[in-house]
Amino acid sequence: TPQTVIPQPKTFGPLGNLPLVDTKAPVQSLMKLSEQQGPIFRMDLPGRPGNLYISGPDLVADACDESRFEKNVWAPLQNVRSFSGDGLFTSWTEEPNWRKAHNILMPSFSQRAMIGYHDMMVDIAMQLVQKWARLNPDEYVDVPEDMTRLTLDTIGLCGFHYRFNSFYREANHPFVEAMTRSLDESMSQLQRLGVQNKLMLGKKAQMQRDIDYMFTLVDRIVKERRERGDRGENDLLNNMLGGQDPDTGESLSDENIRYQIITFLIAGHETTSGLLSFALYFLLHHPDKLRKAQAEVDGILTDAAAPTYKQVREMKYIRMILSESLRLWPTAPAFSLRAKADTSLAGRYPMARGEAVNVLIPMLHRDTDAWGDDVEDFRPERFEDPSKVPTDAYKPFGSGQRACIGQQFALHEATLVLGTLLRHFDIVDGANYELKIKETLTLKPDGFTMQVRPRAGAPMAPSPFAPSASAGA
Ligand code: HEM
Ligand code: LEH
Repeated sequence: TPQTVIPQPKTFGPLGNLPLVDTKAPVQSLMKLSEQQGPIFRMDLPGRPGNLYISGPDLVADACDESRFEKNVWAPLQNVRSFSGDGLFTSWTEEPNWRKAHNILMPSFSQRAMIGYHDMMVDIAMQLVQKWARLNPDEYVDVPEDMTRLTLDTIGLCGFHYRFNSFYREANHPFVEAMTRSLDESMSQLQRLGVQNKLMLGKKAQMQRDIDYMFTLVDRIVKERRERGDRGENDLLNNMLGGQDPDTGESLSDENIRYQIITFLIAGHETTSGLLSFALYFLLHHPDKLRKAQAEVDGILTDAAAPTYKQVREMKYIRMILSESLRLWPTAPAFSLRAKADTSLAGRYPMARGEAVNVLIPMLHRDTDAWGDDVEDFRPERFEDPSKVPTDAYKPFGSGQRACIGQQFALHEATLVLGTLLRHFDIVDGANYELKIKETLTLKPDGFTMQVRPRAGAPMAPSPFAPSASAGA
């Protein structure tokens, strides 16, 4: 069989390729390296030799063959495991709790299940609309901050009937502070040497305090629900507490429920808020697409009532905008797969059992053979005809049985919110914002602010205290 050498950029002695990586922006560094090195390249990092990054559709398609490859809980996820344990996102497929939780929780994330979450999503979306409607014309919206308030409050309410009430706070909820610091520290550890990590006792102690805080809050939510019993809430927590694995008849342990809740709080708020922020950024820079989107929502949301489930499903162009935003800036930018047995990748690269490849999704999504020469252009119309989407070159939600369980949740929420915002507001690039991407575990536009103007003729959601038109006076 033909073999091909795998390129590797220049090395720096014992540091290997580490100096080529911007510590604050590792994914963007890897994207630049991928432009120079091609669809597969090797990175040696201190204590972690031989990392392979791939972004060619043929290589990614082959690595997504589940008969030969499986999800790899790679270094970035290993570090997160200190607070998400064997929760769905950070467990190995062979750990018993992965399949158990997968079986129990799949129905709660089906498209049909979104009908049950819809009104709670609307509750939070309306808090954002009300906040923006009350701004003075000269004030700015910090987009990622408000989107984080929104997505955290949404998963809190739909997941656990817990209200973070982020729109009533200037600073982050302490849970968000603890979680953000822990995620930051998990990512920073990747780029320190082993000895450095051992010496940073302050960081280690802070992380332990943050983990203790997160566990305490989550355990309190579970305890309160157990004590007062199920009142028929249609939320994730009831499904976790009551659900049984059809394979084994077992239910989830308290420890595992704690890990799942933390997993959903991280997953539910980081990625979807980034998606909404990027989508607004792109619309600000593409007035023609913005007009098309507003024409769509004006045709669907024709009365003052909050959007219905069915109306959200009708917002096809809004969905296309979200798909195209996730193509250019997939907010969960990488996942990793390892060989289940000795094999060869795409018939060209020998892989030993256990050897891994990391998929660099933003570069996969910029493959010109798959997408055409205009890959850098924001063009939602690429997603008009689903049969023309090159699925091997589009993996924002991962692949196979370990793909994102929250995909329908994220897209229903994001479509509802983007559609509702565009119905009520015009958006203005008052600050001349230049895109700068902040990396945590996920990607977000850093410091993105804009202005909003209530649209003439928009049927503003009534304030609960305003006399309604029908009440008569
Ligand atoms: C897994 C992306 C929203 C929960 C994944 C994976 C990706 C991803 C790429 C696969 C990771 C891997 O292979 O290592 C996204 C994006 C989102 C999003 C781009 C939003 C735009 C959500 C939401 C939730 C969620 C809202 C929960 C409410 C999960 C879970 C897994 C997962 C639990 C692990 C599933 C398993 O392995 O069984 N997500 N996600 N995600 N996601 Fe998401
Ligand atoms: O590639 C990355 N780091 C490098 C290190 C660097 C020095 C080269 C590496 O090899 O470790 C950083 C990549 C981080 C990507 C993690 C993406 C996972 C995002 C998912 C988050 C939330 N979520 C969970 C479920 N649904 C959404």
